Amino acid sequence: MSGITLYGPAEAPFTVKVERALQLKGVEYLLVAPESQADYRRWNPETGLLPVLDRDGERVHDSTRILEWLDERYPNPPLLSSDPKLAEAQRRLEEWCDETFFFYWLRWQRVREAEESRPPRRFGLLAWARELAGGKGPSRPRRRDGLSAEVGELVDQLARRCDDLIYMLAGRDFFYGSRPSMADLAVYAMLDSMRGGNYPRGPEILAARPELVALMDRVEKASDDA
Ligand SMILES: N[C@@H](CCC(=O)N[C@@H](CS)C(=O)NCC(=O)O)C(=O)O
Repeated sequence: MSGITLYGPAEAPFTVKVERALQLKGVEYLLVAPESQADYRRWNPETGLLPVLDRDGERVHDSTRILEWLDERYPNPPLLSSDPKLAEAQRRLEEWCDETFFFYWLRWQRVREAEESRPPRRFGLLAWARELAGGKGPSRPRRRDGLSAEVGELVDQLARRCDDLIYMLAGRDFFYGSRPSMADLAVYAMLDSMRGGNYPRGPEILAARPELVALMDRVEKASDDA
């Protein structure tokens, strides 16, 4: 046994990213999920954020740092290209992916809360006339696809970021290389979260982009077979 315990919420992309790295490297580990908010602070007194990896009492937090730590101790297969320029591109993409999709996820939480706190839409001519008389347009106008302006904007931006990923993949099997790197693991984890319904229209956006579905399959195959 490696003596590794990974503390983190099972479905969170940052945890999924680290789990796939461990699987890719064939390192055994035990996943322990938090049961309360207190667990976050207890397992990571420094920032209160998970995941945290523990190996025989040595603790590392932050998924990116954990991947680097793993790459030093379990170098095969490496999570970065041996070409420094490509490795830098992979690092930058990993960071970009984490920050960008996490930002959209936070925005989605805010939009969802705001939508839920609004009064339900009133229907009928009288309601329409009242709203106009009050100087306001009808509440919550919908786009053709049935989404509100805010959610629609978010969905459009998510779709564009997915197109950016396809552009960066440029027809290769993995980002900037022929085997999975930390960039692929970060992208995989965020797409997995989209597929799991954690982003508005996430499953549909993904299903419309077979290049990304195929990338996910390759990452799964590489890590499941390791
Ligand atoms: N940059 C960190 C982000 C970790 C993070 O945001 N973790 C979330 C779970 S997905 C968390 O612990 N949230 C608890 C909180 O915000 O209190 C990483 O890559 O590990």
